Amino acid sequence: MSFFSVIKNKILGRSDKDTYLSGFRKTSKAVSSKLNDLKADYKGVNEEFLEELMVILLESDVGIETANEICHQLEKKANEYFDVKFNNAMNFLLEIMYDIYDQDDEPKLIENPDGPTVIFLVGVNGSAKTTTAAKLINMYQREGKSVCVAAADTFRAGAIDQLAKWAEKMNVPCIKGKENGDPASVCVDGCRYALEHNIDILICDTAGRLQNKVNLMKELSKMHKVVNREIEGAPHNVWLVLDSTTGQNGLNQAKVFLDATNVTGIILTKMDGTAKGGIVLAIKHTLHIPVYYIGLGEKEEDLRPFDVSSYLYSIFEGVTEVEKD
Ligand SMILES: Nc1nc2c(ncn2[C@@H]2O[C@H](COP(=O)(O)OP(=O)(O)O)[C@@H](O)[C@H]2O)c(=O)[nH]1
Ligand SMILES: [Mg+2]
Repeated sequence: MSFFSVIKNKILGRSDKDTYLSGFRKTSKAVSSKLNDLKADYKGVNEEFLEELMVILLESDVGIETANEICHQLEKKANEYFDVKFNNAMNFLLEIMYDIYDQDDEPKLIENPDGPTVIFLVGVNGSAKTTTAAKLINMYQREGKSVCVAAADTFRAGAIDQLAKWAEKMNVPCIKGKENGDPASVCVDGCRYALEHNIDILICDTAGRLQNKVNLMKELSKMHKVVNREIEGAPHNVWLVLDSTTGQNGLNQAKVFLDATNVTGIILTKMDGTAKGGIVLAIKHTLHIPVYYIGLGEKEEDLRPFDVSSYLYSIFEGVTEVEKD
């Protein structure tokens, strides 16, 4: 059985398959049509083919390091066989991309067994932290958990109201401070509220000031320190929210946050709006942090756990030859 058939079988049973695949449409259409174009001049996995493949990978934001690794592995694999047809090459490519992502199915949420579980959402302005907070509320409510949010982005005008509106709509408490107030004290208030009311999950929507790494570090470490005083082990989860449409630039931003704080997972947003979804592979391969969730739209239900099989299936289902094996 081809590797494509293996992942196809994995995802066909999923009830949310269609939502998932439509969220990847821009990336999958762009990448699969370029891969199909390689077929016309295909004469084997030679230098010319690898060069063209490299361009396709870079255009989809896989990043130079990861793209090099993929091409190198493909060349090595192809050299083990006598006659590598186009469909074989595509199946090898798929398998290599799958292995590079190396998905482990660890639980995403690190839960506090003794009280509220605290999640920090960090990331630059506009990366979709507040929208993601709303999506997480929706997800945990569906799981039957109680949730409250702390509006710790006190710097951006309107940020508090934006979160408060979501919270009202979804009927969860929103702990607020004053605009330009101390974000750490809002987090503390959030912790106390969550403790007093036996809330399962507290989501802290933080500010993403990135103009100065030292300030960012100071601010984040202060927030860590104060919530840790309120709830043991908090924050139990620090999720970096990254906008997938910012490509390699987003990757550089991510590195600053990784230096500044202990990020436990990544949420990659606006995947529905980019044809360059290769960034997922670059993140995992170069930052070694798993992409836990992806944002596939602006509504509260548009969050999905990232699943590498569905992602690669969406790309390779449009490659005409991949199923022949
Ligand atoms: N297409 C798309 N837009 C999104 C997604 N998530 C958020 N947005 C939009 O991105 C913009 C910035 O989001 P916001 O949550 O305010 O970012 P924040 O500054 O990090 O809190 C808003 O206009 C959102 O509606 C997504 O998954 N897909
Ligand atoms: Mg915000």
